[in-house]
Amino acid sequence: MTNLFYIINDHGGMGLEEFTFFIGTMALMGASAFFFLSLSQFDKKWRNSVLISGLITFIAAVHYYYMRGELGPDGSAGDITSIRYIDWILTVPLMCVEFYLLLKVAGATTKHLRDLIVLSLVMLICGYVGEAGMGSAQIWGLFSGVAYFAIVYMIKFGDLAKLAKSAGGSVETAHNTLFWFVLVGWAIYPIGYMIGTADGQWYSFMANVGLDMNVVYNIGDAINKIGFGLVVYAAAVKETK
Ligand SMILES: *C/C=C(C)/C=C/C=C(C)/C=C/C1=C(C)CCCC1(C)C
Repeated sequence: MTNLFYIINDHGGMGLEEFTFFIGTMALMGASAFFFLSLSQFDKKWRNSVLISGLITFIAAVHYYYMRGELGPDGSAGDITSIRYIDWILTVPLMCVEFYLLLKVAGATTKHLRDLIVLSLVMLICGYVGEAGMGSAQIWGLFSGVAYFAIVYMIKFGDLAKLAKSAGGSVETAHNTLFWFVLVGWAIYPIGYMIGTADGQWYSFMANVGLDMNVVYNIGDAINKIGFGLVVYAAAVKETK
């Protein structure tokens, strides 16, 4: 067998990294079409939530198209990291909006939304500084991790958890499922980060796991962006009946 991923491309062969950018673009585009085309079936108050599910996957699909374009014919790569973080800086705050919209009827305020967005921006900006080599990868990764755990705390033990409980029904179920995405699904990203920045760090062994940083990030995005959207979609379906 030559190359499993020997399919449509500009230059003859496709590695696993390029393949996951390619299939990621397609999966995210397909999910966007699915969310957008389903909009009219929902009650008005759920349409914004499902619309945002579609925006998250659509914004990511466009960035995936450009990230794949950064891979040169000789296996060299341009500045994928910057495009990646522009994508995240748009889509992760939109995921915060999903939490807010879900719990708005139960009493979530724009202050809750602001706290989630500020924490997610701190998490991502610190991650970018570490990953782009503008500072120590372990220190900035640690700052980023602290903000990440603050988000986990807010969702599971803070006001948002109480509001979800008081709402009950499919809103509570959706909130709890989204929490698991944040705790387990989002934990995929620090693994990718450690692989990508392993050189010379205490976690230098991470360079030997056999997966490329971008492959790990791409798996994380497929799970989290499409999965998150489907959880919101399922809640909207249940609540519309
Ligand atoms: C759609 C994109 C999503 C859900 C991206 C999420 C990204 C993270 C949860 C990233 C977290 C990081 C850490 C917790 C520490 C190391 C640096 C990051 C930015 C990779």
